[in-house]
Amino acid sequence: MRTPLVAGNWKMHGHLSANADLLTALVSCADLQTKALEVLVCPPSIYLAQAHSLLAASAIQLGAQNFHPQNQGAFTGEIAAPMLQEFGVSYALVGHSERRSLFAEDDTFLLAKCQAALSARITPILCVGESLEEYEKGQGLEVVRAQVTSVVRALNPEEVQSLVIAYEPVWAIGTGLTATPEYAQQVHAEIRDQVAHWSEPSIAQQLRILYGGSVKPENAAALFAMPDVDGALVGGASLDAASFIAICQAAA
Ligand code: G2H
Repeated sequence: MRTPLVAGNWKMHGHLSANADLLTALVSCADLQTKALEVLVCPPSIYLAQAHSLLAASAIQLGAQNFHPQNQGAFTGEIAAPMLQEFGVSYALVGHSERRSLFAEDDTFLLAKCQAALSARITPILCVGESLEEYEKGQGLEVVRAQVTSVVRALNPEEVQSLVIAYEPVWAIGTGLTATPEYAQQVHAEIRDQVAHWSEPSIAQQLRILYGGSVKPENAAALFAMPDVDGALVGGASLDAASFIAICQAAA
């Protein structure tokens, strides 16, 4: 009932010729053009126009890694959600742990980003997850609950309906460590409960919750077998066409 979504977060990687090779390989894979699955790539913003043009005839969607919550203004170096929309962007990451920790984006700022994306008819992918220290102290669920609550309780049901949440334990990002499928399931179920609590149970049932953190072809199928894992946010493995395609195939 929930269409799986696999999103590739390229982070600060890529150049024109490598991007063209990767996107051409994805576009020519019939398995990625199915209604059973949504596939998304999030290149660095300077390459959005290139990706928009190369993906034009395909079902693969385009996502942004970042934007500013204001629609315009004196924010040197920033880009706004309506600008993304002009380049065919339909999803945007919000609250990735690298933005939270390296760029000091807090819950208030992230809520404003979600609202700005929704106003531009862009689906925010709200990323949540606990640090290694929090995980080791057994505070994982509490941290994730607070991050989800800070956004969801401020949105109306229609807005929550347009949200995707990605659970990314910070200790599993780019480290090669992955949460066990059972642990991911436990956290995803808790996220769904929180959304039901602050919004509506039927909306929580429809909400897609992605898992992120060292997702690879080798671990994808076991994660996707969990009832509340509705896809993946893939970093490193999304830069390799064969790996990303294998992960997408495991989700379909
Ligand atoms: C988590 C993930 C993508 P990776 O940041 O958002 O990256 O798959 O490299 O751990």
